[in-house]
Amino acid sequence: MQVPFWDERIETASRGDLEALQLERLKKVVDSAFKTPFYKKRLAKAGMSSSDDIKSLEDLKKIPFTTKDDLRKSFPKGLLACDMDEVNRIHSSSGTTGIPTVIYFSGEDVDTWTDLVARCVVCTGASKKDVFQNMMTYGLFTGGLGLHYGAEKAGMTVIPVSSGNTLRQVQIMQDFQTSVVHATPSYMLHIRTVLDENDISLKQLNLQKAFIGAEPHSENVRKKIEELYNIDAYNSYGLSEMNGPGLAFECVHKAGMHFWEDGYIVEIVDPETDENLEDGEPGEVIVTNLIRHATPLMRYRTRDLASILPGQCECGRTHRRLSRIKGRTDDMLIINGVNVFPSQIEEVIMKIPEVGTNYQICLDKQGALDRLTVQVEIYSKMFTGSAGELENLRHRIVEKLKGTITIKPLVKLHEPGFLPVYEGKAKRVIDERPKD
Ligand code: ADP
Ligand code: K
Ligand code: ZN
Repeated sequence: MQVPFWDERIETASRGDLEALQLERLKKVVDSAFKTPFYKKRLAKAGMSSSDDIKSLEDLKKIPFTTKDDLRKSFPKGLLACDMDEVNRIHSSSGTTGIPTVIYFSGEDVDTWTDLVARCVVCTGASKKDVFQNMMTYGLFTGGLGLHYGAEKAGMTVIPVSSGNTLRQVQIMQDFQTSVVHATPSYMLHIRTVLDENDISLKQLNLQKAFIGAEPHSENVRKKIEELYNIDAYNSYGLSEMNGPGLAFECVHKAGMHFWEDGYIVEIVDPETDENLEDGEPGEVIVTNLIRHATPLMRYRTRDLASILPGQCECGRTHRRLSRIKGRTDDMLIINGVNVFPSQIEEVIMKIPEVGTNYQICLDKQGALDRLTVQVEIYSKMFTGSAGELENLRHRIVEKLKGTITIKPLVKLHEPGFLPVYEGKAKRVIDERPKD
């Protein structure tokens, strides 16, 4: 399976050429960084005085890590490297703690980002023949506008519908025979139940592909989405600090996400020791943005856990691939002393065909002990069983979970539509244990 390249020369560049380009761009980003109050201080403290301190890519390690907290403390202008006259776009996130962070883009920054997103779209085989319905939220969140401009540049027919109002989404899908959508995986699952409720068959739609991202999801959720719609679903990874979508995207082979190495430098480090890890070893993803100069960010700690997949992709693109995001350094649950990632739970339950499109992980205390309750919606069309069969299914889920996470959870089964619906990022974990 071969699809056209967006920019063949750069997408198939040799490692040597890619690294030469990275070094050249890194030096320019360091120059920009020295123009910000934050990095001026931070880099001086690390013993650097100019981009001349970067002589090889190895010298990247002289640069200290930057964290989300650094961004918060630098709000609003501590990481601004140019005059506001040069700033073309602002994206900002309020975050869960309420302390905002901001990213500034110059005109050129927006253009280079857009070009990378166009590259992503094209590597899935999407083209100007496609009608693209962008269901990600438009606004300060980067998922809407980021994909919008890239898809437009790639020539797709873009419907900028934004998130929410599922019935309207479904109507638009029929009216314009949408062939590609962009949504969170949880929202994709939800839309399917709305189709069922309204007796809309897949034949009335023309859906062929979905770009899914913005939240962690397991391979089994991808498979579920692909089966429920009979489409191809492609994983998209990005974060506002690295512009947004366009950082890493799956090609037609769906064998990990190509990380665009002319635009970014990726490192994987052991989150405890900060030691750099080899390809294949899982750790925290650290990214240096080589293509944004209004807000330079180097060695940014994403807190996301993943690995670089060794080997080459069949598509011929030389840019290395990132594995699925396994979790975040801060989303690991400790349940009665056992470490559990929400993704492990998802992986197990989503493999069971009778399980529907929504679930929730709840934690509370029962006496001194933690109690894990997994709430699961069942898939109505697949399950029309008796009380005994339901109990059987429940028991099966308990045993399967226990086999993987070693803890025996309480499992509650629900009708489709029982659990809360999220149109953007889903909140899967409700932790009601007292914090001490
Ligand atoms: P916020 O930190 O406010 O949520 P973003 O919207 O930029 O900011 O979210 C970025 C985060 O979303 C990433 O760091 C990652 O944890 C998660 N994420 C984005 N895409 C994916 C994906 N494809 N798979 C797993 N997690 C993802
Ligand atoms: K996101
Ligand atoms: Zn590929």
